[in-house]
Amino acid sequence: MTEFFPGIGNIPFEGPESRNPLAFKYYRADQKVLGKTMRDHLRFSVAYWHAFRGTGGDPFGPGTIVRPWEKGGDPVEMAIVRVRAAFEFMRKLGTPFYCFHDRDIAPEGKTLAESNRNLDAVIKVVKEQQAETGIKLLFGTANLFSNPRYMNGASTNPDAHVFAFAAAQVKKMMEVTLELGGENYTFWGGREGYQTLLNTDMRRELNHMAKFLGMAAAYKKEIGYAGTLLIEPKPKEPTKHQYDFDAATVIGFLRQYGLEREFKLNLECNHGTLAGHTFHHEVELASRYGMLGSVDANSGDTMLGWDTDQFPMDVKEAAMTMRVLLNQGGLGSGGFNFDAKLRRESTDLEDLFIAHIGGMDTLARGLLIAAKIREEGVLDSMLQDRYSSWESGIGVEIERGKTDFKALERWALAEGEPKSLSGRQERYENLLNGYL
Ligand code: XUL
Ligand code: CO
Repeated sequence: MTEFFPGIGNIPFEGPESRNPLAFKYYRADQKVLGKTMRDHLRFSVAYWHAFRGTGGDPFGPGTIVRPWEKGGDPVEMAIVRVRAAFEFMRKLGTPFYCFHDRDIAPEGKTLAESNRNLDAVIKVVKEQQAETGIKLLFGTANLFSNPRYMNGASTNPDAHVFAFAAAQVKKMMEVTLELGGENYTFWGGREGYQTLLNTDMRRELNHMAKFLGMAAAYKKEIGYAGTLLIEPKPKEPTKHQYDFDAATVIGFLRQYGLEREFKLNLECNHGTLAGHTFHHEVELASRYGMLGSVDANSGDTMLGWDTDQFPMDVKEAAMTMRVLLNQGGLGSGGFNFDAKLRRESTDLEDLFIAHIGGMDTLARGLLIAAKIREEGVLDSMLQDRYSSWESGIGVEIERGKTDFKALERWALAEGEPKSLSGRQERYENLLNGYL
């Protein structure tokens, strides 16, 4: 059997003092945190498209990252070799999950039928590899954005022919996800958006997108797929305006079309920041509305206005995300998928391990901090205290809908001016910094 990563064994846990780049400093899969192993809290996943199809190419130049197994030849055979490399990587890294798009795991053929055959041939090997390693599919998804046929969108394309083609592609990929036991199926709105409103019937396109998603939800039931359907918001790129702008927009859209019970959200950090939010805002909002399903873990660059898809390295942000996660009692069938790519200049084979180790350690560290914050309860009791006026008297009456404007006017006239309530932001920030 070919070894694709010779010289690299299973990544060990060596603790925070270790300076070994190929060891975990914080992520210890079996360590229990608040009664659950880190493995089960974090449910880490490798994104096939970045880890095994990313070459470091950018608009100014071709790829810089050359993998020794990428020898060309028959594209289906090459795809199968790549699958073996990917499973060796994930086994050594110790990630329990991975995700892929139909077109990054198997080559697109000249016709839809040929593409489906290619996918079936590769999936046969994927299935064997899953059984051999125990590594599972976090989510399957269809690439409805690379092929030029999708240049004006997929379900929001002005041409109904393209809509039908996209539906056929998703149908197949949902079947593949079911066959592989994929725990979720994700819709990222690739080119579902517009470049100019001058050529766009926005309401009609949104109606079409809802039709498409409704058909997917119906097909899920028809084939008995029990996984979660996820929508991944993003505000811009590749189109100027993406319809799935952010968590709030997608929740509003789903409710508008009566689809809110069929989907949850897969939130990506860099997409949230492109929308002008912190990632904490995005996960908090979705979680509070019961819509947080999964996370595409990465980060952007505060100095750059595009989707840089860097590995998550910010411990403070990880702690805030993990706090939301603990508050909602875990991600259910979701996980933390590293939708993150190596920098174009990171060309060593071991960089792929080191990047994922860094991301896993950052999130594990965030988890440990969030657990400590939760156990000590200081932050939670400060928060509870801030809203204490809602626990009795007039607050309870308002929340229970037992009062009205006239009664509140009487109350305000009798009680006079409210006392100043300090926001204590610096105190909260100091407290958080104390845990880092
Ligand atoms: C694009 C993006 C996608 C989705 C899956 O920005 O995040 O890779 O995660 O299609
Ligand atoms: Co993503």
